[in-house]
Amino acid sequence: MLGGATLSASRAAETLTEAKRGETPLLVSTWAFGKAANEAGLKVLLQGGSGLDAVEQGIWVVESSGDGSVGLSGRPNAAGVVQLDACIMSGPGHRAGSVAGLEGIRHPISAARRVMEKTRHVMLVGEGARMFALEQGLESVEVKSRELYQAWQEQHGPQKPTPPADKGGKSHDTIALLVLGSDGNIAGGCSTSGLGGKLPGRVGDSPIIGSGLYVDNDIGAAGATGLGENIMRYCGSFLIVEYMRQGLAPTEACQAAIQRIVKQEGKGSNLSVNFVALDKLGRFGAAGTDAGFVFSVASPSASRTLPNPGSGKL
Ligand code: SD4
Repeated sequence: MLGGATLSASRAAETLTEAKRGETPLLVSTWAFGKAANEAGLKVLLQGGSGLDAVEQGIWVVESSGDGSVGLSGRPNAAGVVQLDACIMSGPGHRAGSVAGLEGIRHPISAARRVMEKTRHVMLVGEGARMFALEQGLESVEVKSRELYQAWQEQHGPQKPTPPADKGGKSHDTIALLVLGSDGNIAGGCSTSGLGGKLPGRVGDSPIIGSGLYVDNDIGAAGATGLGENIMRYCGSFLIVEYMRQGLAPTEACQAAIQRIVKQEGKGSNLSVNFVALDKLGRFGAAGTDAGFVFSVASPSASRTLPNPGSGKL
C-alpha cells in the first residue's frame, strides 16, 4: 500500500507495457513561465543539442526574464539579499550538480551544471559556490550581502527574525524543467530564488536532489514547486519517481505523493506542494495543492500551459 495507491507487480508491468508511448522530445515544466522555457529547450533539441543543453538553456530564459522568483531579479531574503538555489540532473550515468545560497551569479543552473561536469562533487553552497562559478567564468554581478547582513543584524539580532509565514501566496515560484529526449534519455533542472523573506542561509527543496528534482533514466523524472519545507521532508520528487516505478502514471504518482504529505501534515494545512512529472514512455502529468498552479508541456506538435489536475482525493 503506497499513499492510498495499491498496485500489484503484475498490474504495474501491465500499465507500463500497455501505456501508449507519447511523442518525443517532450518537455514539462512548472508554471506558465515554463512555456517559454520549454520552447527554448525544444529548439535546442531540434537543432541537435543534448537534453542537458535543453534543460540549461530553457531555464536560462526564466532566469533572465526578470521574473520575481527565479534568477537575480528574484525575491530577497530577510536581510535583503537574493540567494539562489539550482540543480541539474542527467539520466545517463545518474549524475547531478547543485548550488545553494548562491549570490550574484546570473545563471545558477549553469553553475549547477558545472558542478556536475567539472568537479567530483554534487553540491556547492554559499561563498564557495560563488567562487567556483566566478572561476568558471559565469556571468556575475557585484554582491553587497555583507553590508546588508550587518544592517539587518543590527536591526534584528542574528537569531530572532523568522521569515513571514507562507500561506501559499505569491511569495515564491520555481522553474523545474524535465526533458525526455527522442533517444529515451531524461534530464532535468530546477532554479529559484526560494521563499521570499527566508532567513539568510535558508535552503529549500529546489537544489536538493530527490526533493526539488529527481531523474531516473529507467523510469522518469519529477520536479517540484511550492513551500520547500513541505517538500524536502518527504523527498517529494524521489517519491514520485518511485511511485512511477511501481506503475503509477505521472499524474497519479504526483497525486499519490501529495496524499502521502497530506496524510502527515493534516488536510486543513495550506501546504503549497506542487509537482510535475514525466515517464520514460513519454507520458506527463502534474498535481498541486495550490489552486493557481499550472504547468507547461511542449513536444514538436504542441506547446501548452495546462491547468492543475488537482491533488487527488484530499
Ligand atoms: C523553495 N520550493 O525555496 C522553493 C520555492 C518555490 O514556488 O518553489 N516556489 O521553497
